[in-house]
Amino acid sequence: MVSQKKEPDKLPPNQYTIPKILLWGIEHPGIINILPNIRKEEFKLIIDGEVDSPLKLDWMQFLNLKQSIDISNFHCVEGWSVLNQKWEGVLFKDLIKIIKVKNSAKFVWFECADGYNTSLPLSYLMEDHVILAHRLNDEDLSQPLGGPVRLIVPNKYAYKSPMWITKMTFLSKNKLGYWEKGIYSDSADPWKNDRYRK
Ligand SMILES: Nc1nc2c(c(=O)[nH]1)N[C@H]1C(S)=C(S)[C@@H](COP(=O)(O)O)O[C@H]1N2
Ligand SMILES: [Mo]
Repeated sequence: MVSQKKEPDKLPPNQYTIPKILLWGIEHPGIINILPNIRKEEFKLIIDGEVDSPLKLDWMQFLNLKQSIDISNFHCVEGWSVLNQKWEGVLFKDLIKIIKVKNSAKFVWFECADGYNTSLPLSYLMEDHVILAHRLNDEDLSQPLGGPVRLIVPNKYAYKSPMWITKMTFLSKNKLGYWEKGIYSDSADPWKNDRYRK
């Protein structure tokens, strides 16, 4: 297990702190009203698009990848932040080592079991603290927090942190996700207070 350097305890503009990440669909009303129940035995993560050969990871294969601990801050676009969250899983920059990504790949499109989707530039996903997490604060990630596996992208508003991930597709051109086609900004930068689509 490798530990990353912890993020500083800084709060972006117009955010306030709460002690715990809100439970989706319970404390935090979901928009897509489905709470997928994915058993670890049936977990599959498909990786395709601009790659030399598509890949399908099951639960054991995912756990056998290099595991890391990363402590970061979580910022919801609605205004609440939770500092110092200890995530455990596979850093995106480690996952990429087992995928032969083509030079044409510039973005990644994420699909989730509830029908949600979002995208991020590949260059951004390679940064520190971006992790495919299956544990939070020494517990397995529960279903309302996106378990068994969600992506965590700490320096973007949390709608860029897809829960219940089923598929990652490498793309040459960007594609706007669920919220980015709707009201929220695609850059989603909390440090610039960049919340809404212009
Ligand atoms: N699959 C999926 N992931 C998702 C969402 C969603 O509706 N479905 N909502 C996003 C939004 S808007 C937020 S604020 C966070 C909420 O994370 P939490 O439930 O852990 O608080 O998940 C993000 N990831
Ligand atoms: Mo959100």
